[in-house]
Amino acid sequence: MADGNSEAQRSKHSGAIPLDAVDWAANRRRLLAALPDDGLVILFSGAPVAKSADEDYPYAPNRNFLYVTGLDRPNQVVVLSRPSGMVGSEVAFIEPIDPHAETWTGKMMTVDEARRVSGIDDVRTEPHWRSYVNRLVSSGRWPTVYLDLERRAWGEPASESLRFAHELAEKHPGQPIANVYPALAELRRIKSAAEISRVRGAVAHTRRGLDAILHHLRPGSFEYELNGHFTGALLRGGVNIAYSSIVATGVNATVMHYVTLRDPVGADDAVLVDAAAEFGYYKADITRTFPASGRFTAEQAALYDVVWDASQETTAAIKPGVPHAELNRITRRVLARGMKALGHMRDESELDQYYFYNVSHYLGLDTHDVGEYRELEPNMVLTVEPGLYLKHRGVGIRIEDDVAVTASGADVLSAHIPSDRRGVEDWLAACQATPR
Ligand SMILES: [Mn+2]
Repeated sequence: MADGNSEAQRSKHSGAIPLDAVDWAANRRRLLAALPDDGLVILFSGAPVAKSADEDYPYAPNRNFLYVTGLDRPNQVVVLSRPSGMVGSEVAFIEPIDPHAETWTGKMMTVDEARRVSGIDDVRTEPHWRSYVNRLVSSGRWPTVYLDLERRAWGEPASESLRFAHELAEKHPGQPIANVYPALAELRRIKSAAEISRVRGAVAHTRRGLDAILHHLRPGSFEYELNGHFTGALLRGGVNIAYSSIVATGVNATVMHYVTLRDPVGADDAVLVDAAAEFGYYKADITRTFPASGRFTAEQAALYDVVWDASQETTAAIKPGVPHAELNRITRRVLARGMKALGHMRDESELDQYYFYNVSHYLGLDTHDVGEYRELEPNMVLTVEPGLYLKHRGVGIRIEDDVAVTASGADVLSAHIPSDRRGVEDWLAACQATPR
């Protein structure tokens, strides 16, 4: 909840990259229009999670709450319904200003700020949002109360929404409660121009981080050291990292979620960097693989070109109407073709030893963004990330780009970050020729 963390403050910290305003009010309208009845939607921003002693994990606003409000502080609640004559259809509850808390953790969000960011006129600081909800539910005018009841794993601790669902069922037995998560996830699949612009901004910040790595990449540099250069460049640009960065040298690159980052770069290693920026809450998700010596070895080069072919052919297939699953079929076909030509395998079924995930996922407020995978539609944002991982050869190569689906094809948002083999080697050489 640091001062610079809020949506309203963020533009001060965005460097030269413009932060487009997302129309959160339009998201509210689209959500209410998507519901099957005149329900009451109640969403929560969530609260910080305790880490140890008196320390919390960094607070992250609930992404579905953020998506319909733009608000990003703990303990906020929004109550939405389709417009009706009797009551306001949008009410937000935020924490009252606490001067003592402000002394310790900085300025809290004011009512004016919440109004400006969210476009919700009726913003209240009363702590009794439950009484307000109780009055509405007691009136019996809403056939359904919609809560975000997403539970990703059976053992996951109950969210504020899940706890409130139990409370509501106890106080108002018989009141139908339904899950609004599927409707929100469906909406979040399709991005507005402003959302795509924010992903583009995240990609631009990511490029700066990768430049910083390349200035310092050489045999003997440590994975954590390179990660420090990446993270430093992002922090200096006023943005945070999108997810735990992977900087994996040699065989470490064959571990999909390698976050140990302790090893030195070997003389002829290929170094895989899967790291990205978050910009105005929207994430990039980028992977590039670099040769420690400045030039890929012959073996690495051959594998690199197969992965690059897969990335190009898969991206070329992107257009509205194509089933998402088709992208992975294309990737597998190209990777298998290349691996057979290189003599690493004889049959496509052997590819599972070297490539074992789906080539593409949605990207947005979450790194693995929400929503069902069906046919591609305009203004979806997805990753394309083929790779080959040869543990016995000590090499893993991945190329990951971020792509927006257009009316007729794909707009590669990361096209300005070199990805072909020569392009990567030239980029590395250019960075190392520039004094820092
Ligand atoms: Mn990814």
